[in-house]
Amino acid sequence: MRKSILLLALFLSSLSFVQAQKLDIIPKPVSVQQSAGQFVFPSPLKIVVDKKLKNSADYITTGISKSSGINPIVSIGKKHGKNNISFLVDKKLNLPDEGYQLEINEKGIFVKGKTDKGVLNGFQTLLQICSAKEVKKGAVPYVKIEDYPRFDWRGMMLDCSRQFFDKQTVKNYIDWLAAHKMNVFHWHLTDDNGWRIEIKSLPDLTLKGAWRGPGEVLLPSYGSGDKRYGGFYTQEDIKEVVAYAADRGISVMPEIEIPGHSRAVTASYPEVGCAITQELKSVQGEVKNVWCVGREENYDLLDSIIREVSGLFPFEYIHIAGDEVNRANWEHCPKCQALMAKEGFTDSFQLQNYFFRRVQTIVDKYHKKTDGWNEILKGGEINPNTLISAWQGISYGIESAKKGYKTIMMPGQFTYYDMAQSETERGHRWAAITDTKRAYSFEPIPDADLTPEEQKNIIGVQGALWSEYLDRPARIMEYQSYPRISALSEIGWSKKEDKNWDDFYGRLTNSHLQRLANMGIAFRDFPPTAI
Ligand code: TNX
Repeated sequence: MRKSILLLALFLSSLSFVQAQKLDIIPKPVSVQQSAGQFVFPSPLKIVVDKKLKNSADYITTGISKSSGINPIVSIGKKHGKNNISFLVDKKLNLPDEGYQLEINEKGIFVKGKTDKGVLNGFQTLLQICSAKEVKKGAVPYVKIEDYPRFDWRGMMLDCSRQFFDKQTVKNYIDWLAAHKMNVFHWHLTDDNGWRIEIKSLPDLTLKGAWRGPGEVLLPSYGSGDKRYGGFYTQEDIKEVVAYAADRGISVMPEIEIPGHSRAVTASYPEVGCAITQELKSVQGEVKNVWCVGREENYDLLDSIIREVSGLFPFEYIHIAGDEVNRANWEHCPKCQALMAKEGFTDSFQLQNYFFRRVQTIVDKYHKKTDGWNEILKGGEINPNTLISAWQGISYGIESAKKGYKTIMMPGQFTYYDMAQSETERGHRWAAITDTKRAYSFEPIPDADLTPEEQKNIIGVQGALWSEYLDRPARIMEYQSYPRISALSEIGWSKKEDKNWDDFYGRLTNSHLQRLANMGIAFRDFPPTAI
């Protein structure tokens, strides 16, 4: 009897030895139970992919092949065969929509999700297990994981106007987000310094507005020097990127900057701006960069733009910006003043609100909802279904949630990765110096006096990478993004009580930085090498 107890104890301790194998998953899953044993990838390796995920089958197969070293045989179906890896949707799973179960045992690898996005999240975890430092290639330890996100919206914005990133670079960026279980790519497609999306009914937006430098309508800026600089995405490019992202579980939200940040528009179609003689500058020092709110034809132009954009992006939201508008343009413009008098407005915020309400009618007409920067809360009511991207600070997000709007928390002080990462590094400084530790410290639902109902309005988190300072080889874009986005992914996904910097840092440095390197990302290392 004693002997058998001893044996049992020995056996159990061997189990706990197995449990010590670190999987280093980022973002940290809700629950992980490891047990003794490992699944050795057989050859031939068979994988089964649910019909609902058939568009993602290539993506899944490539990932499995890279991480196991074996080229799998794929079949589309519902049944897990012997020694298979199966990726199946199971609507009956008792988990949130994006949740998944991942089980590795002697019968194979089972990835189940309530939805296709859930399955893809489980797939990412599997890839991370394969690439954990302590896991040898060709075999994976037995484990049972149950996991789901804290927030529905886990986004990242990339500014493709100040610098133009080509289609392949954007696709890579999307791949890296998918690897972190992020689910929204906010595509900043227009700004003062370049209009990047083809609008067929307004060809000059890209014929002229996508280029800057000698002989072009836009002045050289942000590192374009005395060369012609620019580029844009054709509508075919956009469709390709949207489909690419969808196969990876990512929705793409377009942003069309209005009514400010619009120098590329007024340079292409000067009549869109206010007819004024003064040189009024925006925060970034741009002139003539505001749409005239009093020019009725402008709403027809906006209708054309929003119609074409709606047709290209299946996502429910279009971002219509609204940040940093120099309203002094409207104060000097006869048409805007006439509108103001006609409507009985007493300040220019009301004009701004008038503009957004008109635009929202157009967005409604194309069956979309609007997202906007937090400034659009000023000057009057907007549609109750408007989503607010709160960028100026946590208090702006709280205000928005309190007013009842669905809100994305993206305070520049924590989630703007164009900010420098230390005193000596390159980047903006206006919001903060934000290294990975500070980025990780961000809590999207602060202990403010928000009721549980109000807290529910904070539907997610997002990071932003503005590109004024990314005027060097692509690697600076990567250097600014990672590993801060790895930190963001955990803020958006993992439970608040599971957040712990030392633990995250351990997983990051033990395995995850190597994963980033394997993806080809020129991330910022610890300690950093400043560029
Ligand atoms: C503010 S955030 C901006 C951008 C700049 C950024 C630089 C926001 C809605 N507007 O136009 O690129 O700061 O950090």
